[in-house]
Amino acid sequence: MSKIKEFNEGVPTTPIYKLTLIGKSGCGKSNLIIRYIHNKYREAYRATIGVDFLSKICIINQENITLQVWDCGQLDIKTQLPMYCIGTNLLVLVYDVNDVDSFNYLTDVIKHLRDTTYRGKIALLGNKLDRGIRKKVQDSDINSFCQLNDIVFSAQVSAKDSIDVDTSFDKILRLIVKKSDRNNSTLDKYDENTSLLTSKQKSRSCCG
Ligand SMILES: Nc1nc2c(ncn2[C@@H]2O[C@H](COP(=O)(O)OP(=O)(O)OP(=O)(O)O)[C@@H](O)[C@H]2O)c(=O)[nH]1
Ligand SMILES: [Mg+2]
Repeated sequence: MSKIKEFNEGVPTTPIYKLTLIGKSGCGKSNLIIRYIHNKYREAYRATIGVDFLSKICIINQENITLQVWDCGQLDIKTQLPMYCIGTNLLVLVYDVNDVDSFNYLTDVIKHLRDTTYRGKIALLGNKLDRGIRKKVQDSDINSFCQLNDIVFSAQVSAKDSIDVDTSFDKILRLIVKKSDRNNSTLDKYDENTSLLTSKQKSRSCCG
């Protein structure tokens, strides 16, 4: 189960981690993050215009963090995407497991980002696994892509059927939330055993 808590004003500042989601139009980026954050699914296609921004307090490694997700719609690879990657802690590249073009598109994306603003960690999520019987992107191509591009995490998921979405994002966050960050945050101003959430806020948590 995902370890997410509702974002509430008034909760003391926690370390902020920025994830940026990039992938071809229609591969399911928005639905993946809607599934992870709200446990919902949007069947009707509504293209993201520009960038959607979502923020939540999460518990990762038993620590509160503020997750910021930048869900990039169709932006120009050369001019716009590099700009939105500035300050990103981890880039999540998304493709549709049934759409080879959506996978190949990521090679262009990585090239331009690596050449410009982004040197950090990259994860890869193949979405729409529920339609996997028609899966077109080959495992061998995925493995080569991961090796070539130093991908730190790769999984195939389904936003629709909620297959491995929570576990994947939790694992991705664990890759960037380091114990040492605690020392640089306002968390160290609080007793380790002091909960930052009121009991009312705790009861709204969708997870343990
Ligand atoms: N079968 C299936 N369809 C999905 C899944 N995820 C998303 N879709 C569908 O694919 C379409 C596009 O989903 P979005 O999440 O809007 O895709 P996006 O990548 O955000 O698209 P842009 O905002 O245009 O970049 C919608 O009709 C979704 O219902 C999935 O896991 N399985
Ligand atoms: Mg979208």
